[in-house]
Amino acid sequence: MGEERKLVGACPHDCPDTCSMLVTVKDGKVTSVRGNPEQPFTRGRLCIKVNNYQDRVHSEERILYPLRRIGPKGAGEFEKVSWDEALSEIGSRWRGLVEEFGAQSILPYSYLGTQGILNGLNVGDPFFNKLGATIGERTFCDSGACTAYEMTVGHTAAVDPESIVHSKYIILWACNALSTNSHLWPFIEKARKNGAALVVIDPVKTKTARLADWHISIRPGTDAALALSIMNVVINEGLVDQDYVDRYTYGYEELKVRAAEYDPEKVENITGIPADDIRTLARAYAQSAPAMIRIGVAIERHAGGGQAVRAITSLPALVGSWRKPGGGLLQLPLWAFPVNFAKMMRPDFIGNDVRVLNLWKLGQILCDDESLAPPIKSLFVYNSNPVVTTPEQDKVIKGLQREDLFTVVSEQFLTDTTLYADIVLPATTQVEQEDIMFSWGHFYLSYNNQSIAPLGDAVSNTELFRRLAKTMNFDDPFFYRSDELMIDESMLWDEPALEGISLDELKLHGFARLNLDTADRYAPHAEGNFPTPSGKCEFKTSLAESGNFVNPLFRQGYAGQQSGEPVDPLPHYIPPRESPKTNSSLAKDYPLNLISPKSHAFITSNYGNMPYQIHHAGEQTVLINPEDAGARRIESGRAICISSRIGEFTAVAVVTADTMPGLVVAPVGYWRHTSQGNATVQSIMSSDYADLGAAPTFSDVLVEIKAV
Ligand SMILES: Nc1nc2c(c(=O)[nH]1)N[C@H]1C(S)=C(S)[C@@H](COP(=O)(O)OP(=O)(O)OC[C@H]3O[C@@H](n4cnc5c(=O)[nH]c(N)nc54)[C@H](O)[C@@H]3O)O[C@H]1N2
Ligand SMILES: Nc1nc2c(c(=O)[nH]1)N[C@H]1C(S)=C(S)[C@@H](COP(=O)(O)OP(=O)(O)OC[C@H]3O[C@@H](n4cnc5c(=O)[nH]c(N)nc54)[C@H](O)[C@@H]3O)O[C@H]1N2
Ligand code: SF4
Ligand SMILES: [Mo]
Repeated sequence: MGEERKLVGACPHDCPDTCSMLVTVKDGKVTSVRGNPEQPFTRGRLCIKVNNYQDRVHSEERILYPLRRIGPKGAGEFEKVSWDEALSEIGSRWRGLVEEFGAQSILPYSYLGTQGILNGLNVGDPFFNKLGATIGERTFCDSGACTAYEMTVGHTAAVDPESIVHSKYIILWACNALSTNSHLWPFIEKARKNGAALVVIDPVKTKTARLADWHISIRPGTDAALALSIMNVVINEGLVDQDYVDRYTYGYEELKVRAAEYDPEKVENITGIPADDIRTLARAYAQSAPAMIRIGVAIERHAGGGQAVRAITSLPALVGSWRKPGGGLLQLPLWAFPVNFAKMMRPDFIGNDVRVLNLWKLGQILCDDESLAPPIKSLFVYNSNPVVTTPEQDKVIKGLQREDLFTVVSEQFLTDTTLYADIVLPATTQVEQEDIMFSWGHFYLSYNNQSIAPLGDAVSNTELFRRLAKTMNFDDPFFYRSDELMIDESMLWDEPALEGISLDELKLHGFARLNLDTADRYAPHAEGNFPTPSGKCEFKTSLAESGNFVNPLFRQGYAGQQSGEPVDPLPHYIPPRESPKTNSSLAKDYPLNLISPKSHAFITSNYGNMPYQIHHAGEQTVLINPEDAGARRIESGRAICISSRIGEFTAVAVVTADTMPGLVVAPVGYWRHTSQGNATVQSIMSSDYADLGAAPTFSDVLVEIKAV
């Protein structure tokens, strides 16, 4: 028997917490994964998704060898092949397509299966940029919000999440922190011990809402009206921090006029929140300094989600809460990490006239869009599971069934997407690969050791793209850099934020705090200093002309061709596109609103196939209020069909007053081929964008429900 070893790692998932973990290895196998108690933010605890990661790593369902399809698309019938065979088939198919249709007939599809700087978001960008493939625009997450920040405070504005302990008033606005950012919770609790009040603004009585001092239940998609009404009260009652506004903001006079349109009585009618509650909230927020708003990604998934973020982001400057640690707005502190993104993406490899296609439209791209010249003839999926995370599921499936489409998927498991692949390539898990990680929920840079050798013939994404480069005969040595060299080049080590951090130390401890002021002192916007054109918080944005800005990070580094009409330069309320109040004709057939948040036990669709997590999550469920259930004779446990103008799926009803009358809650993450009716919530979703940043509208959907 070999000796037991403990190595330090980091959780790979697309989660703000990026936990530091300790991996125990014996005889080449991972025997346990635990939180690293030394990391000050994640403090030795892993969540329900990851605390049995060894079972994911050593699952019998892992794909460990390249596979070639032998049955019909979708049937999941494959034969084992060697890497050489798989690569030579990919090479010859792609060379043929490039010759016949041009390289733009190839479309990469990827996101954040892992968040590692090496193996994550940008790992394939240099390859596809060089190949000249179509650019896949990945506005999957926070693109609408990033656009709104860009227009208001600059997207790199940040506060230290740990500084929330100094807050006196904390608003979790569309954020189910106990499920989606659970390591922030102890910091919130500490602030509460010191007298802070916790308010949760959410249409659902979530785990998090239940533990708050005040849960404000709001109609979905109406948050902009609430934020503007808070401004209305703050301005009318003389609670503005006039000194801060005079020095560090732009457009206050115009904002005043705009906010005057949103008196609490009118907004009660929009949001369902009593006018007096809006007044109480506005007063407490303005008078309990420092106040912190932690905004969830969920807010952007509505027709007017971008402007809602604009309105909310304007609040801290109005009351001067950026002045002190513990105040301001907590979004993605990811930009504090000096990642060498240009080196990771190589936008300089992008040729002239390369088109950009938004990946939310995958179904249409593969099925309907006859204007595409050339059409998409090959799809390469890695770090993503589009069948269950992209809208218009039926259309996506129909597209994936096209006999003339050559689909390659790099995966750890036979996901719903992988079932349609012509070639499947086996991918390593985090313990089988080395990586360096930023975080979007704290200021610690993390390092992940490779703890065990890759299982079977699985390869890391970095190795995958080295092999593809060789297959396509790329001669630039850039494509053949070792992981070690890539880690060296992944960060801008000379930036002040990395001063004093050595790679050797980082490798030893697994984490290092960025060289920024400590949480009790970090207040970068105490005196404005916003990364906007005016250097101020722009209530009235000077970027209105550029409309729907999409961060080049989400487009393989491509910064040109920004789409979109100019937008109203002042924050405003755009009603939901689909709600009984705003779309009565659609509501005749589909009278219920649906929102689709995250699952507690899955991380988007990861773990939707793992017994321990399924045991916790149960079958695909939807929450429905007793009033709506009663009217349809539906009881808890009953199978129900949820239909929209786009499609339908089956789920088990959970009848509960946690959701308000008229609102159905359908979490994302369940797998299609293991769900009743062979469909998930994605089948009822349209691919319509929200107002900013080509964000999705997963929570702006009208549905009807009936028992099956
Ligand atoms: N357990 C778990 N954790 C995760 C993930 C996961 O899948 N599972 N995913 C990770 C990823 S990729 C992301 S982007 C983040 C997302 O993190 P969050 O944004 O916190 O996630 P959601 O669960 O989508 O939404 C949070 C809350 O917003 C509420 N909500 C929906 N619509 C509205 C609205 O119009 N107004 C208001 N005020 N509230 C609304 C929902 O009811 C929900 O409780 O979580 C990350 N962490
Ligand atoms: N209805 C609804 N839809 C949503 C959302 C919602 O809230 N509601 N949220 C949206 C959001 S916020 C997000 S971020 C997206 C997420 O969309 P996706 O990124 O497509 O979702 P994941 O389920 O995380 O899929 C990642 C896949 O990558 C694989 N993977 C993990 N590690 C590796 C690796 O190292 N190499 C390779 N090759 N593969 C790996 C995993 O096995 C997994 O199948 O979904 C969006 N879709
Ligand atoms: S998913 Fe998030 S909370 Fe869970 S272990 Fe990973 S980083 Fe930590
Ligand atoms: Mo996300």
